Amino acid sequence: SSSSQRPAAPSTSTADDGGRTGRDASSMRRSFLDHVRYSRGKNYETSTAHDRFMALSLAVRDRLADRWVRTARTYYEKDAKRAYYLSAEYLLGRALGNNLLNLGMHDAAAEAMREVGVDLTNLLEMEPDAGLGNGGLGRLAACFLDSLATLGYPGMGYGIRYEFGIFTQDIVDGYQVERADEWLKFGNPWEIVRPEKAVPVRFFGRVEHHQGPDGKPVARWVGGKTVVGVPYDTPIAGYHNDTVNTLRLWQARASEEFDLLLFNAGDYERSVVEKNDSEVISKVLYPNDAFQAGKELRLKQQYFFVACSIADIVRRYLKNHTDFRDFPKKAAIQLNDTHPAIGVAELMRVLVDEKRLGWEEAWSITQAVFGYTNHTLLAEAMEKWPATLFERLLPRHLELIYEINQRFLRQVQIRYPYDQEKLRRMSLVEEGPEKKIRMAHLAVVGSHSINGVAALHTDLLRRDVLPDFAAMYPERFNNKTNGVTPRRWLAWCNPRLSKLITSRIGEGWATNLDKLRELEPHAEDPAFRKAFREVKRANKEDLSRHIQDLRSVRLNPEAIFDVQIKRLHEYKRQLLDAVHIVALWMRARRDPSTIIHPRAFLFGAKAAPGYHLAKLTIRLINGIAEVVNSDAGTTGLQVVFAPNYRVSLAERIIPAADVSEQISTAGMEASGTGNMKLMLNGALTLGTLDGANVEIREAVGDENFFLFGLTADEVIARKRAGYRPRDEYEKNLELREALDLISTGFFSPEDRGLYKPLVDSLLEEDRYLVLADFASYAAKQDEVVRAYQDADTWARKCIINVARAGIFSSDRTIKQYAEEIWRIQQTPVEP
Ligand code: T68
Repeated sequence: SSSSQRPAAPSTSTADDGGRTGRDASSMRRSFLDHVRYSRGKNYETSTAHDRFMALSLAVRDRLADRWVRTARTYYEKDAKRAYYLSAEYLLGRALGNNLLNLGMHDAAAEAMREVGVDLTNLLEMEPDAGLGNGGLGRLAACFLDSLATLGYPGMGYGIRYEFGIFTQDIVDGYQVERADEWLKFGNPWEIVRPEKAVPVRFFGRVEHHQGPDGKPVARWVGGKTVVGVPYDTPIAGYHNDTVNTLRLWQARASEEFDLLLFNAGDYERSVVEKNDSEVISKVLYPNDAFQAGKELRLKQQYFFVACSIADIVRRYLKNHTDFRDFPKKAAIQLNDTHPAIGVAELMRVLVDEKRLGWEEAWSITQAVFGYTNHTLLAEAMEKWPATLFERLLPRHLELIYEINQRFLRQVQIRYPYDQEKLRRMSLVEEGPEKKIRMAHLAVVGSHSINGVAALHTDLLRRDVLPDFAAMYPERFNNKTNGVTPRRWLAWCNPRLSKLITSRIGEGWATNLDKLRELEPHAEDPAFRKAFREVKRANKEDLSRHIQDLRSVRLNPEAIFDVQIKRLHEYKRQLLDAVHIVALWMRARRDPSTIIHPRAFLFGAKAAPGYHLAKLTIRLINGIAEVVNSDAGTTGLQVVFAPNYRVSLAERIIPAADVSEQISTAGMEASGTGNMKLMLNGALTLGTLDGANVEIREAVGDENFFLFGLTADEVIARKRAGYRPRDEYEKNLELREALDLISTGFFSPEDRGLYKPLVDSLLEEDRYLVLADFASYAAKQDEVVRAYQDADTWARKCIINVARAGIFSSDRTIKQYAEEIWRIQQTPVEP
């Protein structure tokens, strides 16, 4: 590569830009107008809103550029150990507002725009969300990037530059309809393509085994097809510091072989078709969030981005090192779930086949470098790939996995002689009618650290999912409770609350969230409680106006805003929420004296396009909304399904929420992170003892949390004892009437049997114990409304929630990863 021969560094360490990148309003205005003219090629008068969005973004990117260069140089010169986050998903959302916030230039930009007659808020709305993820896992990756940069850690993200991210959701006649997410259609002002750093990746082909000059066996992976990964870099700015880290996303391009084929015109048509085959690899994000579809293209995506990233990491290491024994001193690689777990075999291939290291040495380097984060306990989400598919696509990797497995099982045998069952359970290869490679087992044996994402989740991982591994390698297992960035999820999305907080405790909380504790005494100040209520009320009015634009429903800002916003899945139990709303509505219709306060139920959720019960649940919620909203005047109840839930919509909903629905079946939600964002914005949790809810409740105290439902152990016991959902239906009149009303087609008059599959799933199996928890949930909902009547006590509870949200900052999480897994040092960039 050309980058090893560098030109002499310029004499100054910072760009001499003649004041081009000043952060005051007047240089912003000049820079903006220059970009309208010179980057967009327009007169200001003829520029469109989109031109202006692009111009302002480019002006902001200019202000990141110099820090970006200095950050890279700082890490290089200090030869800092870096953390590499490998993730198939990054749910970044919009960048412009966040970059303005982190650069401390929001007010200057607003002023500059005002001077040219542009409203900054409207301009920010032009930006499409970068939706390169499904849900929590992808958003966690985005929060981690923000924290790494803010804390000044040498960290870098690697992933895929999907041309189409998570689909756009329309609601048509109550149904979810998916549309392609054309987020790049009008150009992406943030990314910079680096074709000089492209990486070739092989697929298919065969393995040749030779004897090397030293007499040792040598494997060569030959033939097959080559695809090229082209990196696109996005700057990740720290908050109020000089660090700008990099997110490097790979796009698949056909290799030049194809262009040659085209030229020679041997088989023009075929070579064009095959060119396409290469380029589809980075076309689209798979929209399943808790289910492994097992598609060949998905495995190609995984290997594609992992091979590019590892080649890039190794290339960077070899710029200033020669001996691979020091590699783990300079690189830590974190696997975000098993999606990049093929990296274990790939690094072994690079070290053994290409760099000619001995097996043992390569293996100890590999284990020292990798860490693995598990995000799910659900069996249907566990990645297993047919060995036949592996053999065709990645023949050398399959050999390496078999070798890893053989050596590993020998260790198991030594530790536990004569235990065939244990060997079968722990093997990387699942035997059966179809041999399968268990990616979680590969990630576990190839890593020095295996972590869950909340205390309960890690306990269950040790106890129920990987017990044999936890017994054999107890020191590798650890917990890293998730967190969220307080910059986007408070400072940015809730300026009113942010201002109020700062007025009482001063600045500093955005980078030291534990400081929110200082709010606690203010919970006793009536003036502060009043101000808090006014903030919440104003946020609710804003949201109400936005929802009216979207759905033509005017939410009553007096109402209790009860929100459930997350991917749609049976285990998250949107159905529990929906059935309860039906019960409440029937109760209100029958006896209006039971209505003690208006309530607005807000849902936001995308369903995987092939997940029929999930899609039907969306239809049901919309059916219920239509009926309930039609007589909201008498019942005080309103229901809204907000279409196309995504990061930018979350930023509007969360500040306006009163009640945070975290109602998954205990033991099923690994952590949850929306629960943390809602708490941080002063919503009270109505939740089960699941995921991080457990830790939220410990932090705020039982009196500031609405707990209901079976515990994880009780869930297991109920199922063991032979759970019969029909018994619950029989013994609870409100539940029975609500389910019957749904069954009879009341919410689908045009197709009375529409919801039969949903009701049947509850009455016949109810895997997620919706009916078992219904009574407990309904009782707790009643308690919520009663509690809301005492506005002062309610506000006090909200303030305590905000004050104790400090531990749920992703800064805390990232410090733990950095100190306990990656062993990297904060390496701030000099101003
Ligand atoms: C989520 N997982 C967990 N998976 O469900 C959530 N899966 O409890 C946790 O808070 C969050 O991870 C962060 O740890 C996911 O979001 C996926 O999106 C996913 C995507 C593809 C395949 C499987």
